[in-house]
Amino acid sequence: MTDMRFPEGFLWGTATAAFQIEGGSASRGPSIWDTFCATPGKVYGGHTGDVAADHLRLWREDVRLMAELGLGAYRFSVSWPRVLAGGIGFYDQLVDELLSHGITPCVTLYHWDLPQELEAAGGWPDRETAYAFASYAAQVAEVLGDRVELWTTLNEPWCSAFLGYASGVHAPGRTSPADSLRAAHHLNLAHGMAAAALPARSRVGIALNPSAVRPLTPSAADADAARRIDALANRIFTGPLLHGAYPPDLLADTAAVTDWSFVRPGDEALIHQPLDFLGVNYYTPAVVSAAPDGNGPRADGHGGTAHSPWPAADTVAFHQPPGERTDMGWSIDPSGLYDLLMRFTREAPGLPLLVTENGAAYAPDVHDPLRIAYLEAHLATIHRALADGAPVEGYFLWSLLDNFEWSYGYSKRFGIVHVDYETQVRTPRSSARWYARLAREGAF
Ligand code: IFM
Repeated sequence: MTDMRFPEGFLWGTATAAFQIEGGSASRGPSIWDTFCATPGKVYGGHTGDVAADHLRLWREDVRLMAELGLGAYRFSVSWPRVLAGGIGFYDQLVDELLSHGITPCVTLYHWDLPQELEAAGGWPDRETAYAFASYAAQVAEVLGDRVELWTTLNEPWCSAFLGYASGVHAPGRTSPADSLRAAHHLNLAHGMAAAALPARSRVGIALNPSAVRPLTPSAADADAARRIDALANRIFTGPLLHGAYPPDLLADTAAVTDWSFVRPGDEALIHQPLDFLGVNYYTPAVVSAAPDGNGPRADGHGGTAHSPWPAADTVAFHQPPGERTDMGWSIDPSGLYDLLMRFTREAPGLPLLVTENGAAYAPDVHDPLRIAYLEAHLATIHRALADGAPVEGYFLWSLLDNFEWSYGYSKRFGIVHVDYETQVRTPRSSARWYARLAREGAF
């Protein structure tokens, strides 16, 4: 045991998402991910979310497992298509079950599974989707709001906007830079409207996947490449969320793609709702340089594609840092998490922070020392950020269970609990035992 002691009351949880674990696709309408999975060549092995980790059937067992591991919190997402199909009762029961085991629920309203009918009507590039999301949020709050205190509106809106509508490696697989920027704005708007619709007793946040962007060299050109990616990855969200305005350099950089006329008067103020915490999802940093020929490599960790997820940034190249990587090919560098936590501590003084996702994919083995090493390194960095004044209140490990890893299907395993997809038997890995001990003792 070292002196890595975390504050009293620090939340120790895990995170999952509906489409990635639930299965039960017959009892809800289709989402954009069902359609994407059914499109040949989009998802590894033609895998689907039809059964996933069968959590819709095995949820009581999964909650019992969390309780046995002594985990104090659980972040899960509500499936919008399931709610539209009248299935909100599932989440109602899940919340009761969690509370009966003393586990704090943290509800994510949107983790990428847009109802297909809303995509058919225009999807996130269409303003109407934000209004639809606000009424869905109010509907969920009406049922769960008396017991759920912690809410994240959206999970990683960068992925929804740019992987979904620019590079097309995520559902719905569109490849329009202009639409991706419209989508980003309407996701921001959806956050603001939903936050305003949640009960006053709620603690409301958003889970971003901010990028720890680093210039490859100290040159002015590389610094400018980093600034450009910082605008597209981070400030496009934190600008309106934390400061009530889009950053002028973002608008200038993307002027050839869009005139931003879809931002209506009052929108930025609406997005700028009081936040009770900021959720930070972190896996790996990004290293960038200028690519003056406009044709830089795109080793940005977001899937190979002919289309870039970065609108108007084809003069930026992404580089794979040296050193160890996880099974996703993502380089392991916890200092990016430290930098982000300290950045938000400076940028939004007093705003509590939650690490809403962090974890690693490794081989299926139940003995997983590499995952433990990854977790230890990242938790040590959080400990350092706490010591340096970052108001971090909790940690949600991604993920409780092996699950559907989007375009990688079931080929990547992030769980601290192994899932045998043939039998649906759950087996806690060594990392689950390690994490259970940390949750129990508050130190490692
Ligand atoms: O599995 C995803 C999750 O859905 C969103 N954040 C990153 C995880 C690992 O890629």
